[in-house]
Amino acid sequence: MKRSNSGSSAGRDSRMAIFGAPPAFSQPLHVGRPNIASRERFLERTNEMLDRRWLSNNGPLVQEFERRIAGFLGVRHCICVCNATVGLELVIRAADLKGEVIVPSFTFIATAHALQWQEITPVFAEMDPATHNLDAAKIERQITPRTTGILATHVWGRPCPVAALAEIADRRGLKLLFDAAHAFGCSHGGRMIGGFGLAEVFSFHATKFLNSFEGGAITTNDDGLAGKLRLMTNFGFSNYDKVIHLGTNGKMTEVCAAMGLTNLEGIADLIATNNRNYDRYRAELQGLPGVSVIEYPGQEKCNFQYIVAEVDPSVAPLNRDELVAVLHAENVLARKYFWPGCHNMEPYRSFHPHAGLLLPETERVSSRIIVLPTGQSITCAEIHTICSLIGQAMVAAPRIRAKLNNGSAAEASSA
Ligand code: T4K
Repeated sequence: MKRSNSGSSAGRDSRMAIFGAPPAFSQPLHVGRPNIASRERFLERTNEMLDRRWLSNNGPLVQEFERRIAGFLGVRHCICVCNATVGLELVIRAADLKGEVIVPSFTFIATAHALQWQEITPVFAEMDPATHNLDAAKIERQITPRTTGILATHVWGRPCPVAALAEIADRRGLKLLFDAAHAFGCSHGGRMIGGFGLAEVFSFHATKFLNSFEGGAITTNDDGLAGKLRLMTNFGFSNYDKVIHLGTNGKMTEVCAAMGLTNLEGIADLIATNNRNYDRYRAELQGLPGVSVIEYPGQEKCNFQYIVAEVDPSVAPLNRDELVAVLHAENVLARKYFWPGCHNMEPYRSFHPHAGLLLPETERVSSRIIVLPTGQSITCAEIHTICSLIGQAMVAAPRIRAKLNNGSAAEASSA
């Protein structure tokens, strides 16, 4: 749907949902609707699975998924797990992290929770506003005698400063792990993400561009760590009746692997769709004052799974929160990832109420980020409408602000 920009400002406004008009979309448009590469192939695999009556516990589909991931990423080991959060918990324990671990605050809460769940203190470090990843230069001031590791997230799939983090980790005797939940199919320095640090953890949650319903994978080139992780994922069983290690139930099911394998076969198309959507958003939002879609490193492989824009309130007529309110009224369920930063969420906020003093960039950037719908289920026409709505909202900014500040639409438009 495209709304006309002609007519009086009051007339134009009356066609916006924030002023009471019907929303531009009758159904909600989500940021991360699940992609499904080939329904037929998935159902075929699922039927074979039902015939086999082998549904979990390292079945043939999980084994095949692990082999294919390891080959795709060029790593020695891949251990599939039930989700990335459990994957992070497992790898944190297998790597023997304790005490304090440096993490970004600008990440999904699971990165921090996976540590705190095991009574390890996440120490929130500052981001580089140019990349939204950890700023390596600001980490050392937070390393203490209790620090045992760095757990860095490749935010939006853009690679962390891997070499700088590895240098610090080596020099200070710390283990280096990566939360690669966003970064499947992305590269750094021409090498696929998955083989950096001691281990990396991917998410295949339903909302990730490559999903296995729920699921995740731990990848590593360390044979010892991989062996330990395999045991820990399955209660520590080495054989029937024989438990040789502490463990939990982190297993991926066969039906999840069927979905993951099917989507992995279609990964080129999924990325091409994301790339097309990204290019279209960039083209349509270009030139809109104060709204900039983040860039991905051109020389690297990229999955383009997030459409992330920064709204600079000193330039854009509306701030991020006002824009999100306008879009939600139109049924465009834009998100504010990862506002307000993990350090501002519980229990961390209560534990360390002043953590924000060291995180001014995290607080500034997280108040500006808006994430827009993409994936297979968004059409170019819908992207065009979303971008038109954003442009229209900026033009109507004073009246929208008045409306959001409890002024009535009528008062606002007659002002
Ligand atoms: N580390 C990082 C850096 C992460 O970003 C994540 C997860 C993790 C670790 C942990 O990975 P997992 O343990 O989940 O494997 C979503 C996802 O649930 C979460 O996986 C993801 N990051 C995060 C960035 O986004 P929410 O709570 O913001 O959104 P959610 O799951 O309610 O879904 C978003 C929208 O998608 C919904 O509004 C509706 C739509 N949707 C969702 C599902 C599940 C569908 O249309 N169909 C669906 O099946 O966390």
